[in-house]
Amino acid sequence: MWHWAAAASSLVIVIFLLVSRLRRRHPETHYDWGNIDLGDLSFPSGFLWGTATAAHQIEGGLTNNWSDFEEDRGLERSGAACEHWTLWRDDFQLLSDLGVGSYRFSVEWSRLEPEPGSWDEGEMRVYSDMVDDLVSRGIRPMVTLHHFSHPTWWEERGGFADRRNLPDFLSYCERVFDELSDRVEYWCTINEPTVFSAMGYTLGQFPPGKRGIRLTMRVMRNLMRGHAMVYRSLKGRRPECQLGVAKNVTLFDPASRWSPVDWLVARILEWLWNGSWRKGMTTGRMLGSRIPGAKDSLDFVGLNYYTHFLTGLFLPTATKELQFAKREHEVATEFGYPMYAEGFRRAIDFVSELGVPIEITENGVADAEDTLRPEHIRRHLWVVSEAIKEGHDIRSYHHWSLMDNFEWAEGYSMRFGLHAVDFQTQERALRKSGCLLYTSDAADEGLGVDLGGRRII
Ligand code: GCO
Repeated sequence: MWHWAAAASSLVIVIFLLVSRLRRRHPETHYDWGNIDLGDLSFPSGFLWGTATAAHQIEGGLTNNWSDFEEDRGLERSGAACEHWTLWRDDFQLLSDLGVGSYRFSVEWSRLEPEPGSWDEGEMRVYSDMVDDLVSRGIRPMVTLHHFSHPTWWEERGGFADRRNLPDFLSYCERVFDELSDRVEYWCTINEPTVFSAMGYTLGQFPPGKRGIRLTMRVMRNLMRGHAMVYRSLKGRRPECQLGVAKNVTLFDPASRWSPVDWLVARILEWLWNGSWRKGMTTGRMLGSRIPGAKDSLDFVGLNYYTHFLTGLFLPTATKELQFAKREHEVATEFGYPMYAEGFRRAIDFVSELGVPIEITENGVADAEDTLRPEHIRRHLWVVSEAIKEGHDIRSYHHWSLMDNFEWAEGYSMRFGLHAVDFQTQERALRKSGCLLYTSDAADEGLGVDLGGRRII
């Protein structure tokens, strides 16, 4: 009997030592924000301020994998969205009014190739006109080639779940690149590959609404294969162009920092969501497979940062069941997950290991009443400024988003815009905290910090 007691005691000691080691190696930083001067900001000359959007979320009138899924699942329809496809010139004036120097947007494959091999030159010309307009305004265009949406015919072939479909994706990317790369230098091949695969193939909340870990891992590998193919081809076509991936880095922290189970779930999700992707980019091997061309296939890394998830034994099987938890002192955003600006620095440190420049391609908060956004922007910009001071090569910050838009499975309930949108009238109204870069009026609101002639929140 006593030997069982001895064995149990030994096991407890081993687990305690393991958890103690994890606690030391993976600290969950929290700052005393009340004692930080958020006005103590500095950014290098040439640092670019911008905003980001995505075609399916703003253009309107699209028929693709997402519009099909919205109908199949009875979700709120994206429908007219922000009618950006007709209002884009007015929207680009909003960019100029904000004084941004960079604008990240995606092109919509289903517009350009509604049927296999059938290319719509008229729609392509509109994107070309958009690029010309941005350049004429002195705004750097950054184009995302795949931001969650693609043609119905490609989805019906299996999309990224079948590697035999990757040549379709490659030829689409090459066609767009050949049309725009004389004026567009910066490209994101794929937006948030982990979100796309986890939401579409594990949680089933994005198209095609599947649920399977092995299937998810296959999609993750194919997304990296697709990126690598596109990177190698486009780099060969115009070597001076800069290509990257807009990588969502969500952090996973154990709900209880003494629970071995919570730690186990946190480390597994951290590996699946972040570690396996970075390993693929640095070694060319991901989730047990060799990914040809993936090693060193980034000229920059796009970082999309929002929050951390607190993990426990319960593995969420659907967003609706995903109960966003927070630390007692943390403030929840309207999306449900907490504002956790400290995690931004952890995410920056993580992608810095790739050894390439960082472009912040998304950061923002769902906040219809604009009550949390000023503090959210101040804290996150302070974190970026501190990271730059400590040597991180961060080139830009793109706030998500220019205006309220279609928030995927959440429809229009989440308001991320620097501009509020009345979807009945399509009126855009600059939110008080939306004066990310401004020259005058927001100063009257007591917001903002003067950065040598340019004022930011
Ligand atoms: C994503 C996408 C954006 C979202 C934004 C707010 O992360 O899902 O890149 O399309 O709208 O992040 O959730």
